Amino acid sequence: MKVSERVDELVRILRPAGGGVYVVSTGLEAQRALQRRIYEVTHDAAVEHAWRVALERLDEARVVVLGVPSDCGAGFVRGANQGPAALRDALLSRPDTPYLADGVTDVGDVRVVPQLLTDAMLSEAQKAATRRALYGDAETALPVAPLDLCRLALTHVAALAPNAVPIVLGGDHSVSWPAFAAAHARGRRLGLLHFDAHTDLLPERLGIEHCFATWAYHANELLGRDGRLVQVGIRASGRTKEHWESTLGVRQYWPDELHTRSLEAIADDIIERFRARGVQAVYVSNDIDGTDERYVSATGTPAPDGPSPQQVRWLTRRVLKAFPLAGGDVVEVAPPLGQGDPHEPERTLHVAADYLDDLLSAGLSAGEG
Ligand SMILES: [Mn+2]
Repeated sequence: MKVSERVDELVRILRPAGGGVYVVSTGLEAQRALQRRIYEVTHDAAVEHAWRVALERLDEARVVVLGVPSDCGAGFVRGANQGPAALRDALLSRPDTPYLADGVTDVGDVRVVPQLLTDAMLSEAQKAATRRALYGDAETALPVAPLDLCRLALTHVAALAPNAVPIVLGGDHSVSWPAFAAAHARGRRLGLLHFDAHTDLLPERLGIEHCFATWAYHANELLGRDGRLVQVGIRASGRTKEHWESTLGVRQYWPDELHTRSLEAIADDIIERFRARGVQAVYVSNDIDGTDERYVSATGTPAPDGPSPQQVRWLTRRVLKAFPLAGGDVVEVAPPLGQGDPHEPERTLHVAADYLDDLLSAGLSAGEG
């Protein structure tokens, strides 16, 4: 496929950054105002052009940001579809953020039809109807559901910017499946560092193969269940740590271990584990609910007794000093939630923006080498 064909296809399947949530009246002006800020233009008409120019220069990128405002529900309450826009808004309010650095390209948002998750779940008639709505063409082979669109977009990004590190803004945690699979397809031997209160290790949930609760299971299968999945902060699970570790070969750090051992010892463990298994680069998936709910309650399933943001950041940075970043995501930030707390959602967004800044910085370093 030619470069221009890939850019054209990205323009068809994505929207300019901040525009992935489909709105017609409520929310429209706020969406447009954010897009004018992101693209530094004064008129809405200039947004599309600025976005296209950014896509055409993708070969200069060392880090690529992609928003996926997919929110098929983390089982309880929703709101993560607002994550990508709110995270960008939070980043733009930081003068020193690497989001604004040379070498970071925001390729935009997956255009999300909120009722859809994967194309495999859809009838041919439904796919044709949605293709007509999205592309004006019922016959095209383009996918229509957010996870498939995310995967296709990251495949084009990998071809257009082979050394760039992709960072995905969620969305619910289902988006990590296509994001991790795309990073894995690049051929390097990956370790997966996953912060979460939940294991996300179900093979399927209510008969659904790919969703927020199953992505880590499938990622671990891609890795061959050989111990390269490390989960930090797990504390809301129907099963014991021993169950998960013995059946799936993962390594989990639950709060008891996080509170009794030194972080340094835990970081050394993780680095040694990855080295022993020939890991060349690390993917970091950061579910915001892995962090203690005192710091992050604007999320669908907040959980007490977790690590502090300082602990999460310290571990992330330490591991990413030992290995280059292969890709990453920050997910499950749900700005409409956490209400009743006057500090939310700003506090959650602040913590999430810190996590993103760390990933973007690590991506810029990895993209250099
Ligand atoms: Mn999760």
